[in-house]
This record gives sequence, C-alpha cells and structure tokens, in this order.
Amino acid sequence: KKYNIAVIGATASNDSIGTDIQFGNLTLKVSTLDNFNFSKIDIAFFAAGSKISREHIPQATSKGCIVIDKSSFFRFDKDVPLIVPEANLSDIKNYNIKNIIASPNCCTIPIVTTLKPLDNEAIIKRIVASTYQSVSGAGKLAMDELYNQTKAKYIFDDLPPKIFPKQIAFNLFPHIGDFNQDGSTTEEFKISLELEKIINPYVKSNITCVRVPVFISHAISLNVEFKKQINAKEAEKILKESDSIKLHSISDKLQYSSPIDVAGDDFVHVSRIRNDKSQKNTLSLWITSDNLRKGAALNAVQIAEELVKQYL
Ligand code: 11C
Repeated sequence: KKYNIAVIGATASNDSIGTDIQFGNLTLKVSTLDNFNFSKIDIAFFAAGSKISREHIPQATSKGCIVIDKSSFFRFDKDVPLIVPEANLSDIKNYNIKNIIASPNCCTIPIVTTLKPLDNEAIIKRIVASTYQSVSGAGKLAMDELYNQTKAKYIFDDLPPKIFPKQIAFNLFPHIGDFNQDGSTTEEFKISLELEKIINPYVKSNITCVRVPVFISHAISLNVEFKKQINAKEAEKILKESDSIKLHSISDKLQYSSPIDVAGDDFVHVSRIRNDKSQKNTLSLWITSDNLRKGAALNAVQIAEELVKQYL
C-alpha cells in the first residue's frame, strides 16, 4: 500500500549531521535531533535506544507528533500501548494518552505473534523459552565483531571481545543485557514482562536468552502449558489461519526453518509443533524470524500503518 508522504526527515545526534542515508529512491541528509521541528511531522520512529527516547520523545510529542518507539524505555508505562498488531491491536486506541506507542523486544514479537492465537483458544498458563539470538540484535559493531573475530581465528590470531562479554566467534553464551540481582538478565526480564502486557497478565514465563554466532534472525525454542485442552494438530490448524505465520508442518518436505532460511523475509516461521508427553495440555515448538524485520522495523511500520488507517 502507498501513502502520500509530504515530508520525511532523518535526524540523529550531532555526530551524524550531514550524513546521507537512503530511503527508497530518496537520499536524506541527516539533521540534528537537538532542535528538530516536529510540529510538521505526524509520525516519528525512534530507534536510537532508551537514553535518546527518554531525552527527546517529549520534544516530539509536545508538538503533537505521534512517536513509535523501538526502545524499551516506555514499554512498561501503563499509559503507553505496547503493540504487536497480530496480538493486541485493540490496545492501539490508547495511543493518544501520551502520543507514544511502544514496539516490543525482537524476541517478544515473534513469540506473541505465534502464541496469542493459541491463548485465545486455550489460555496460556506458563511459557518456558530459550532464545538463540543473532548478533545483529546488538547492532552493527556487534556484527563487525563476529565477522572480524571469525576471520582472525582462521589466521590463528585472536581479537579480544569489545562489544560482547565473551568471544562470539565459534562460541555462544547465555548473557544478553546486564545481570539482575536474582541471576536473570535484563533481556530475559523484559521479555517476561512484555509477554504479560501483551498476552495476558497471568502468563508466567521463564526465559533464557542466548547469543549465538549468527548474523541475522533469531530462533526460539518454546514449551507452553495451557489451561484448556489443546494438541499439536489443533495448534497447527489455528496457526495456519495467520497471514503473518509460515507454518512448517511435520508432513512438509521442509520440516523446520533455521535462521539463514528466514533472513530477509517478513514471516514468523513456526515448526516442530509437538505434544509434550511429560505434561498434559503442553506443546513444544520452534520459531525463527528475521529480527531486523518482524522483530524490529516491520512491526513498527505495521503499527504506523494501523495508526494511519484507524486514526489519522
Ligand atoms: C539484542 N534483543 O539482541 C536485543 C536488542 O529490548 O529492544 C534489543 C533490546 C530491546 O541484543
């Protein structure tokens, strides 16, 4: 779908002033955020981390601009809807309390896209998840670190970690974000809270986040216990209905998807749905999705599309 965009601008910190960035066929010159005039802008996307969101979003919203925030700063504010259109679109009606809509973490988005339709049917009680997160989740310098460290190893050299807490080339580690007092990490804690805000407040979850030496796409292994009766076949039938999900059934030739299969596409891929024989009403499944698309930019764009469709 095409929209009429009258003005489009790119802003960043003073370090980037004058830099060119591509937007479709347009080349945009980056201007400074410090005195950017938001009064002519209907929707602004903030994707520069919590500190910038905290400091600069009020500057935009006070001028009547609606902000779609990619950072975690406003996600748990009760007056800020946290939206994944496939899961909780109706919450978008509260966008004008603060003129801010938050977009969740790149693992929460594929999890709720998959699990909300199942929750509607059988009510989720508990989720146990392990994530396998690609380095692009941590940004460009993190991608460079995996690339350069891998290359260095092949010539028997060592490149000490700078961005990550440990060597990422030929390795993996259960450490994303900072450690909390209780031994969990900030990434794990955020995902649990986001699941409660989006799926339902009674959902209990235990999450382990793992960084893996993959450039793009996250994978997630899930074990989900439901209150009501549901089995793998029924779950497949429900998920087949979703336009955002590509279901890989046990009977398909390609029985499961891996990160490299899904990089560059917009779907949440769900495979290996099976009954957990150790406990009733419990399913195990495997999700992969491109963390830069449905896990990030695409979800924010979908929110903007819904905002335009319903309110602007
Ligand atoms: C990572 N998922 O892979 C993180 C980055 O809550 O928006 C995004 C953190 C967030 O490092």
